Amino acid sequence: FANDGYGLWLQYLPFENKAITEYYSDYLDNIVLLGNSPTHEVIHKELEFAYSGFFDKKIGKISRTNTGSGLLWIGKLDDFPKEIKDALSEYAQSLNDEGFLLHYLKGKLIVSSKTDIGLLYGTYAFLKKIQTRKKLEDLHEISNPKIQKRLLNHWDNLNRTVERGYAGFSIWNWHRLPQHIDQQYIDYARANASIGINGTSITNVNANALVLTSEYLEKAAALADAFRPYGIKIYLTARFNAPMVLDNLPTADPLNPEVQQWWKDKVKEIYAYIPDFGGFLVKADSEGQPGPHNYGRTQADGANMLADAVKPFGGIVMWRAFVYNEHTPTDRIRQAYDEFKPLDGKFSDNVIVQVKNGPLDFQPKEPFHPLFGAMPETPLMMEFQITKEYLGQDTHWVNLASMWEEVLQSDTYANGPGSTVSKVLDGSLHDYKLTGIAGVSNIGTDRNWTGHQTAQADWYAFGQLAWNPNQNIEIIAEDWIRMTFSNDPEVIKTMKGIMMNSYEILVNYMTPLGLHHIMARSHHWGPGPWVTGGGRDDWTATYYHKANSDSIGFDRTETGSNALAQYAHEWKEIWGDSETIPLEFLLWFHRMPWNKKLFTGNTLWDELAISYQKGVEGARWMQQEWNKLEGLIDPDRFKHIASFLKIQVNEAEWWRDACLLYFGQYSKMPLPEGVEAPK
Ligand code: GCW
Repeated sequence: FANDGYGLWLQYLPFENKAITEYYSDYLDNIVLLGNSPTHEVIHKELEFAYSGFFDKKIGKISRTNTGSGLLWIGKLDDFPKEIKDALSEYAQSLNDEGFLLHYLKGKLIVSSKTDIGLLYGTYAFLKKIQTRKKLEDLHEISNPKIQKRLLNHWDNLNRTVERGYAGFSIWNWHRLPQHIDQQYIDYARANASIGINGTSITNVNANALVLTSEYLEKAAALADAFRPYGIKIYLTARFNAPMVLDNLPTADPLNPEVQQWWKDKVKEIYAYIPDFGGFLVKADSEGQPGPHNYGRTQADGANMLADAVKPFGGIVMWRAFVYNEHTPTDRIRQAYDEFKPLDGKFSDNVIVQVKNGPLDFQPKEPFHPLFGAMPETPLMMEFQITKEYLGQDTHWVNLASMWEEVLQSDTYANGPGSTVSKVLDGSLHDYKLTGIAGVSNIGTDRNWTGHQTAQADWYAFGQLAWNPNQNIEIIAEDWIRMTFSNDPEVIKTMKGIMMNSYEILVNYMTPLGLHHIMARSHHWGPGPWVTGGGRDDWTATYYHKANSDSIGFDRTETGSNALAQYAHEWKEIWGDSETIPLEFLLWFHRMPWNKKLFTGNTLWDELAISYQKGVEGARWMQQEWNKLEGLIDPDRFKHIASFLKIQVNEAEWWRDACLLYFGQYSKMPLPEGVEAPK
């Protein structure tokens, strides 16, 4: 069979030589696995699976009692014989409920934890050491997730289409559920558990109330049962007017007692099906979704009503801050902050407000969302988009971790310098009791899950950063390459080089200098700086770039929409000054004449044209680099990626040509030297 990539980073590729085979076989041929639970069975199976990948043969017996003379011991602290337990006791207090310990103890390699699920995470971490060819004798690692709720958000519809999904249809086959549990569900759970994901919201935030009917709850419950041993909880999206849609209530007003009772009853029913149901994810009052605004109520009124209903069962509500509408006359990027900031402290303690990384909408480049750091009394969680809606969809190779790291390490200055977004998320900055992070999933029914083979890296990296938002993204990339493709240094160096440069390259050929939302209408694929009209200004490109014969850019300083005022004064200084602002945000915050001389020595127009050209050259460079790997990677995936890179290079040229032709009509300036004339 061709290597279609279905095995993700869990392929357990065969060892490349005898020495390595022998080194690891010492441990893998002498395993003791202590304890019993469904999660232990998952661990057992994973060890068998890994073994047959590494060695191309079946594993011998894995001892399940502590009499074995094992070299690799896997078990919860409480399940170990006394001498091992005592030797590890000094580490026990550093472990939280999901954490794990890898420790080399007098000739034995120990994988341990307090809980079953911690043990599964530890097992994956241990296997990763082997996959990435680490020495085992000096192992000592204690690892706890820094964020509590680590979720994928599927924008999957009940008819199996996926909003902004570019890798086929939804993997949830509602028709066959609850009876049929597809192997892909199990592989999905394995993959997620291996990167520490502990929750999944399986339905679109543009929600269909039907998922809350008993017919669908039974199906969702079957998925929850399948995912439970992997530590993954199910969440559902709640359509705000579900009481009206499903039971003909005359209103969905969150302050109406009948409505409140409806939700309480509904939640009781859900928990009867899914006893560990995680809670609701809600998009309200945005892009046509119903919400508390329909009744003159606040976002907090809406969220708290649902929160009251799930509270007795330990559930939470993830309430999205992506709230804006065309009737509010202010700059769209101001609206979420303007709406939510005054509500700080007004949400129940089991509500967490889910905020996109930037204030607009998953653009290739946005400053961090100003709500981060601005809501000390209300837990906020991050929403990243793993699927690539505005980033060339699934055919462009861009390492999203590079974008996420920039956002996570951005300083909000909320409590002085060093108040990074990652500290908001892990709760340390404002002492949040509830913490979370979500990634809008990029997976579908494609054989390789994500469409582009390399988009698997984004899923992987999301899990890693959810576990620890301060992780080094270069190491994440390297581990992923080693596990997914090869441990060959040439492959690692070349792929890592492409990955670490890919984000800047894409921004250059799509939206350089702070341009944003200049994609084609509605599907958001390809350039569309000319998009105008169509009922809503805030869905048009011209609203965002405002190009005319003098100037281009959106003034968001005091002389304009003053969205800049939503950030700390440190940022007001840096971003407020058109002379010192980093070029990547120039036209996001400023409006400038075409012939304005920038600090680079170029005019604005020349700088724009040069950036587009650089982006195109970058895409071509990626292609050349990739071509060097022919023969070092299995031919199937080599060809797959090579053909996608052809698309990417074509589309990079398309972006450059379309944008320069369009904006050139206004600037009326010639292309600078070195920039190819549009085809
Ligand atoms: O990015 C926009 C998308 C919509 C999406 C919305 C949201 C789910 O274009 O498709 O709807 O964001 O995040 O709610």
